[in-house]
Amino acid sequence: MSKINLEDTIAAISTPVGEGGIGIVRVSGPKAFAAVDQIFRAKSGKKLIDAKPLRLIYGHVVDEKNHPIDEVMCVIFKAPKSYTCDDLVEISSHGGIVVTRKILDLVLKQGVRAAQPGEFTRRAFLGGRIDLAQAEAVLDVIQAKTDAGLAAAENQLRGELSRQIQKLREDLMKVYAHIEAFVDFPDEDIEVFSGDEVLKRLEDVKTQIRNLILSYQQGEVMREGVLAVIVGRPNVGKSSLLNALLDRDRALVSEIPGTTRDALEEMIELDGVLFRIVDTAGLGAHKDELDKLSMERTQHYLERGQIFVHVLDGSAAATKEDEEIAIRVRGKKVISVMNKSDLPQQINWQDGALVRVSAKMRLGLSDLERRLTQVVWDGRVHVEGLTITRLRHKTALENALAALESAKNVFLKKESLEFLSFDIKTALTALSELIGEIYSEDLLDVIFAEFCIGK
Ligand SMILES: Nc1nc2c(ncn2[C@@H]2O[C@H](COP(=O)(O)OP(=O)(O)OP(=O)(O)O)[C@@H](O)[C@H]2O)c(=O)[nH]1
Ligand SMILES: [Mg+2]
Repeated sequence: MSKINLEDTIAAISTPVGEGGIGIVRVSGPKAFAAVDQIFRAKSGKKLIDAKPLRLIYGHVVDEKNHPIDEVMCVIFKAPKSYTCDDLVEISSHGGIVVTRKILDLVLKQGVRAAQPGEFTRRAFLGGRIDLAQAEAVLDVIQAKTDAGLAAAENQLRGELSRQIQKLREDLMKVYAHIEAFVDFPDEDIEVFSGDEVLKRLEDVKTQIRNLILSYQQGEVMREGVLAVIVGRPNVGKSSLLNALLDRDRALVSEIPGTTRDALEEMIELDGVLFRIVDTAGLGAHKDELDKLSMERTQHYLERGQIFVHVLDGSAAATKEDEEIAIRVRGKKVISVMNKSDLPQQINWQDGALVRVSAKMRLGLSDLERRLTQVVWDGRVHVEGLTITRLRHKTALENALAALESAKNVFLKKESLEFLSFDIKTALTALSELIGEIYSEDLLDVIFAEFCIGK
């Protein structure tokens, strides 16, 4: 292990920084009980080392001079029956920034080290309580932004994905063992299953892998949301539209063109889909340095947007700027919105499907919302059941699929059986990497760096 020593006892504040009802300091490792015993006085006079696990123990945390710092509840978990698989103490105090920090500092003076981000979960993985896909799901649960995203994460945390991958591995192992037997005893008549059967089994595994890969698009939408960018020339009502969709006055609106300077990103959930919706500065000729900076921000979102909402002003004739913006987003997923439908209509716009709204009067918004979700799912497969949500998993599955594709070709061309078993081995390795049966410390560093400290 690179920088992290598993023998260390570690501690961190596990609750968010800020004021709250409760704050929790977690301590995990071989010295956890002894360290907390130095700073905790149970009302009963008992030491944590002698305490019963999973029972709340009332008392006070005290400083070096034995002055009480806060009234707390401690609970101990004995290895291996804890989140980390090590001895673990949770100290629940009042949820203040200073009080939790103070308790942590006192713990850290007892030869305990500050935990790194995700280190508690990393220990749970290294201790064998959860596999890597489950460890990643812990973060997905914490970061879930929609019901669907949470359901997918909980599913993965329970081990559904891991079980499916294990099953695929077992199926492949059977083919592998069979082929290996042929390689080892080429003269013997091993007819466990015929050539057709090998091919059929390979195809079967491939189909299942392919389905999982297909589910990624949906999973990604669940996890990350969809970046929907509102574009249009100045003053057409982009900020008004953002406010209307959010149903609150988030963005500044005025009759002066060029009101919005910085891009504003907000989240909304529509029909189970999370949208990260961005209001941008109106696109047009820039007059000063600040305009130029605003255009650069808009440009940034023009490059990254997954869906564009092109807002036009229905009460005015179309301009060259409208045309230019339409050209810039052509070929992408675009919804053209004719705003200001409450005013007499002037514009004649032919470019793509149109939704008529009045952001100011809150008219036509449900049509726009429906279009937004339709565009997200358009051309995507709706997958029932298991969905994969991480690029790392998709890449591992794609590697497995490519190796099995190669295996099939080797088989059909009747090339060496050794090549065949090599390909199957490669696919098996890719699947093992997905669930972390094979891993590198570097990979763990990358995965757990995303976690917060204290998880
Ligand atoms: N009548 C009417 N006026 C609207 C409507 N939507 C926006 N407006 C008005 O149009 C003007 C511009 O609105 P904004 O939402 O600031 O327009 P914008 O596209 O964000 O403008 P910039 O940030 O300057 O690019 C304001 O005076 C709004 O009140 C609408 O549906 N009907
Ligand atoms: Mg604006």
